[in-house]
Amino acid sequence: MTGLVYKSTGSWYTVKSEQGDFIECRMKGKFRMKGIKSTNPIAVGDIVDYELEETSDAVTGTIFNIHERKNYIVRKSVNLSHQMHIIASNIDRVFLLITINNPPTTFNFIDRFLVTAEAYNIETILVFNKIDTFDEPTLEDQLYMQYVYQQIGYKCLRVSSTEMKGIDELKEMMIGKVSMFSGHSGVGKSTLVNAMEPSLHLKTKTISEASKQGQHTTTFAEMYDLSFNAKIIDTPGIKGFGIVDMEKEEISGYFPEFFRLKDQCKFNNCLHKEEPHCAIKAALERDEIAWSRYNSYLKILEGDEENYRTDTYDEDRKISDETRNQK
Ligand SMILES: Nc1nc2c(ncn2[C@@H]2O[C@H](COP(=O)(O)OP(=O)(O)OP(=O)(O)O)[C@@H](O)[C@H]2O)c(=O)[nH]1
Ligand SMILES: [Mg+2]
Ligand SMILES: [Zn+2]
Repeated sequence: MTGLVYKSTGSWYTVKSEQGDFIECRMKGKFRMKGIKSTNPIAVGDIVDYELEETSDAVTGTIFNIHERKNYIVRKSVNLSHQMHIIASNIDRVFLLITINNPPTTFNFIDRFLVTAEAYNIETILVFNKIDTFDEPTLEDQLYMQYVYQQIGYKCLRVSSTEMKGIDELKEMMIGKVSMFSGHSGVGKSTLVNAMEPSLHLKTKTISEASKQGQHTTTFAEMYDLSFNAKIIDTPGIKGFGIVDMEKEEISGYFPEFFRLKDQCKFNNCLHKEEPHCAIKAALERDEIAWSRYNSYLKILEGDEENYRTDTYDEDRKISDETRNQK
């Protein structure tokens, strides 16, 4: 039998059968997917083959095969730096939820996320949430951030999950698709799912006053069927976003605005650092590429892990202010 994985808790997987029943399944023995080394062999969104096992008091399943994944989104596993964690697979669209300061989302974090999504060929839409809370400076920061990403070609939405603003436009983009919500803890992913489908009553929690960070309320990725012919995967908040091993030369290919200019660099193996006649550096000087993007690029190139800290955010804000002042 074939089904779709809706939830994974590590040892048990909730699979929806083609008939629409939910079956709790385990994985057969120690089989591993070929190719990728991940801490979780089966992820939400996987299509699996399973057989039923009936005992006197329950019907469970045993998964013995995973169908080839159309795509998947991964992050480096926190503890095992060479292993990956598959957040979800077979996704049509990712909506990256961003809040400006409650909790703060940095340019660097967004760029790391986008690079990974570009590498795995998954369309990402930026959703600025909590617009109802903005004061004048926050609004300016948000509009600037949106400007940076719209210039590159990323679609941006502005929503308030608590005041139901922008929800219809978002729904429209989800019809007939499997979407995933991602972003830091506390940005309002589960609240947004509830806004679209109040009957789900997903657990949400206020962010900590002291640290201005979310409290990791959602602990497992889970898929939900929505009443307007859409599927959504709500995920736990992510902290740092380690980029999965990439060749240095490959990285700028995942910055679309760099990629468009690459051919104009003098050297075809240009890393856009100190090389002469670099089209990316020239565009940067002309303010056609945002400094925040270039800084993220350099950080990824250097391979340092992003640690999600508020001081990184201040650094990024400074960069955005500097960039703005140059205009
Ligand atoms: N004012 C306002 N508050 C919001 C909005 N969206 C979410 N919140 C609040 O933000 C807090 C965190 O929301 P959650 O939905 O739990 O956040 P999450 O992204 O699911 O967090 P994790 O599950 O920890 O990853 C809650 O107190 C929500 O009520 C919004 O648009 N406006
Ligand atoms: Mg949540
Ligand atoms: Zn160059």
